[in-house]
Amino acid sequence: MTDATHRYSTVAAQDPAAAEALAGERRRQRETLTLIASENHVSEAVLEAQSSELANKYAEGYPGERYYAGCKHADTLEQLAIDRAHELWGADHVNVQPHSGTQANQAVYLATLEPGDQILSLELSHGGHLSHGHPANFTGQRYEVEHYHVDAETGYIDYDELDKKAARFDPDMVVSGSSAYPRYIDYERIQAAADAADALHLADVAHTTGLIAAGEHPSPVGVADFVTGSTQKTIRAGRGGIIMSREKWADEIDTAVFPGAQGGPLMHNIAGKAVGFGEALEPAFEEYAANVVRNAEVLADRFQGHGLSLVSGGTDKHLVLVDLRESHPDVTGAEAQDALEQAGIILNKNTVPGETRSPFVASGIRVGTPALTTRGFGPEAIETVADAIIRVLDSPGEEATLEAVFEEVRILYDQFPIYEDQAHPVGDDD
Ligand code: DSN
Repeated sequence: MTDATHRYSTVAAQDPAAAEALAGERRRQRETLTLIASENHVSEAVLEAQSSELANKYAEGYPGERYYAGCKHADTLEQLAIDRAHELWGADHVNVQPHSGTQANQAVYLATLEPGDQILSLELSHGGHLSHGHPANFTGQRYEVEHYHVDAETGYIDYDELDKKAARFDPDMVVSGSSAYPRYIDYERIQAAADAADALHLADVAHTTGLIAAGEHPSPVGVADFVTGSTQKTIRAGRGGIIMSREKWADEIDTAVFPGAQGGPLMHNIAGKAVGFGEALEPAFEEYAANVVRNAEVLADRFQGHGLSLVSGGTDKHLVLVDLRESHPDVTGAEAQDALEQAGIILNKNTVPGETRSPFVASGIRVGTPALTTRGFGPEAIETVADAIIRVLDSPGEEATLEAVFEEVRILYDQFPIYEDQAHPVGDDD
């Protein structure tokens, strides 16, 4: 029996075209190495919850106060997700309904800011995020935005610049958090700058939710007014968002999420969050998170040993940001991404501080360890992956190199299957 018929037999019988793509993606994930820092592999239990009959249910409102009938089990699942989130992160108030991290941020802005209000945040090319005020995002169009940066020499956030900008720009909201910043964030320092400017502080921990829950990264909970995150990254609870806040903001946040920014919550994803948060409360999750960081350190050491330049010179968390301009001036991030994909290694091009190329081309690559760590990769296997990446960067246009690297990737993906029923090579189903 092929993997496709095993997993998607009902779809295959009814809709071969859709089944082929579903099976193809399942196989692609198994037969490549995912190093996209924002991706992970959820457990079979989370997948099952996400594909449950909760996909059929409308449940506008909150547990115990829904607008529709028939919400008994939706209530149970949402309350489980909330209670477990309280246990994981210790926030006063939790809302698990945002469809994504960006929707979580949208709800916080909606709850607290008026159009034209001022946001101070980390610039995107210095590690920030679109929803922190980029001109292409609603935040850049609706609010006045000023950015702080990383220091050109050290690659660490320039907190002195942040202090000065907070004093001069008089923001209503200071946003901390990042999508491509490899170092700890000093939330107390940013809170002090926000306090001095009489501004609110939103800490977007999308990438580090799991590391924070496991004590591998400082927590902004209890420091910042609002903490937002996505649930599919290091916390491994399937796609979605979450908002945590001080109790005094509870009603504003809940109203901003629904009916302010969203309609019916995606109850199947909330079921996934409940199950994934439950897994993260198990002792094994702490070990997983520690291994994610250790593997990123191994990657960083190996890269630097081969002369690659890393923004900030290393990492404190789950990702490294390679600036290719010094070591490989003729290889763009886009070329590196494409060549690596041909060799079975999936990561993303990334802009780097001081970027001169377009974001579609970029001068860096972002390399993250959450997904490979879920597959069981340890330091030795990670060193093999680092060496493979370097070989591709050295010869991105050389077919023979890409094929040789893919042979090494094949050994690794067979050694570390994602799901139990993929432990043996699957049939030719795509
Ligand atoms: N797209 C996500 C990332 O890759 O970091 C953030 O939203």
